[in-house]
Amino acid sequence: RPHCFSLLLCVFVVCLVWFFFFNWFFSFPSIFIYGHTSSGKTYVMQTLLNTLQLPHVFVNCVEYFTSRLLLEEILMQLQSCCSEREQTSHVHCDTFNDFVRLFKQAVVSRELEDQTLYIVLDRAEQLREMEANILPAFLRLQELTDRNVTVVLLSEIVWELFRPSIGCFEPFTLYFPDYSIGHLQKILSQNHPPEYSADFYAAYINILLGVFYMVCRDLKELQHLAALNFSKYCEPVVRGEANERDTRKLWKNIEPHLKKAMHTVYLREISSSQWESLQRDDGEPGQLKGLSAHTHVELPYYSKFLLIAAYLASYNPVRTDKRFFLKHHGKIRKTNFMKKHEKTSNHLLGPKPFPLDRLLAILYSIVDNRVAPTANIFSQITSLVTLQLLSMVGHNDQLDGPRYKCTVSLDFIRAIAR
Ligand SMILES: *[C@@H]1O[C@H](CO)[C@@H](O)[C@H](O)[C@H]1NC(C)=O
Ligand SMILES: CC(=O)N[C@H]1CO[C@H](CO)[C@@H](O)[C@@H]1O
Repeated sequence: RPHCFSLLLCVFVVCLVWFFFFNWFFSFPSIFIYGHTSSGKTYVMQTLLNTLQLPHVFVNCVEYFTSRLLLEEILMQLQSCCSEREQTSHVHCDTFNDFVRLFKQAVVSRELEDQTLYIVLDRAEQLREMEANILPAFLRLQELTDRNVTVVLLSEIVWELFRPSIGCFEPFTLYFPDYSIGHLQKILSQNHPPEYSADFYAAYINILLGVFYMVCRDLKELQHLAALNFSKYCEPVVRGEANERDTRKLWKNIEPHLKKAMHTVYLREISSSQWESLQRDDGEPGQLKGLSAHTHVELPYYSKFLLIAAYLASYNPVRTDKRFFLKHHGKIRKTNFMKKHEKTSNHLLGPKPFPLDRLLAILYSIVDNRVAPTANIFSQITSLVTLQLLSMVGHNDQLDGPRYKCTVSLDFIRAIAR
C-alpha cells in the first residue's frame, strides 16, 4: 500500500515537472500594466524587449487612434519583425477578422521558434474609444490566432475602469507605483550639466523637489521645470556672489521663483518665452488662468472627475443631489423639483461652498465604478486647491471639516468633461 501510494505521488510529480518545464503551453495571453504618467511603464517595457531581443511590436494607441490604423500598423511592424523580408508593404485591414487572418499568415509558428511574440499597446486607454469588440479581441488574441503571442496593455487607468463587460478575458495585471521622492531625486540628478558638479546639481534638485513634490510628481513635468530654472539657480555663482556650496544663499535666490512657477505646473506646452513674458507682467493667478485658456491643463484621471464633481456641488442645489446622483431615488414630483428662478440664477450667483462628503458622494456616482477613498484622492484635492481650481473656504480648524468651492468656469468644466 505505501509503495503504491508513493509510486502514484512520483508519477504525479513527474507529470507536473513535465508540464512546467517542457512546456507545450503558450505564454500568458495578456498582461495589463498600469500606473500614473511617467512611472516608467513604457521605458521599462521597451528596454526589456530590446535588451532581451524578444520579437515584439510596439504601438502607441494615441498615434494610431482608430482601430483600422492600429491594426494596420501592427501588421506593418510584424512584417519587419517576423520575417526575413526587408521591404514592408502597406497592408489593408478593416476588421478584426481580417486582422486575425493576416496575423496568422504573417506569424508562422515555426519562425517564432519557441519564442513569444509580444504586442505592446501603449496608452491603451485609447482602446476604449474604439469599437467595442477591439479590447476583448486583443485580450484573447492568442486563442483567436493560435500563436504564441502575448498582448501587453500599458495604461494610466486601472483595469476596473477598463473592463468592457463581464465575461471578457481577465489579463494578468501589474501595477507600476509612482516614483518616491528618493527615486525622483536620483533620476533628476542624473542629467546634470557638465559645467557643474553632480553635488551642486543634486542640491538644486533637492530644493526643486522640496517645493514641487507636494503638487507634482510627474517626472516629465519636473524635468521640464528643472531644466527651465537651473540658470536662475546658478546666477549668484555666475555673478561671483556665492560659491557652489553656499546652499543657503542659493536657496534664498531661487525659492521665490519656484514658488511662482507653482501656478504653471500642469500647464504643459508653456514655452520659456511665454513664461518670461508672464513673469514680466508679474501676473496674478487670474492672469495665469487666462493665458492657459485651460486648453493645456492636463490633470490626472481622477482629478478630472473630482473637478467635475466639485463643479456640480458648487452649482446644483443640495436638494437635487438625490434626484441626480442616487441610482434608486424615489419619485419626485416634477413641479417643485427645480424652482424656475434657480435654473438661471445659479450661475449668476457664483459657486457655493460644499463639504467634502458631498463632493465624494457625487464623485462616486459619476465615476462608473467605485473608487476607494484613498489618501490619493485627498492629495488630489489638495493639488486642485494649489492649482486654484478649487478654493478652500473658511478655516482649517472648523469642527465640521473644510468646505470647498469650485472656481473654474462652465466652459472649462465642459472641456474637461469632454
Ligand atoms: C511560447 O513562448 C515561450 C517563451 O516565451 C516558450 O517557452 C514556449 O515554449 C512557447 N510555446 C510554444 C508552444 O512554442
Ligand atoms: C517655471 C519656470 O520656468 N520658472 C523659472 C525658470 O527659469 C526661467 C528662466 O530663468 C525663469 O524665468 C522662471 O522664473
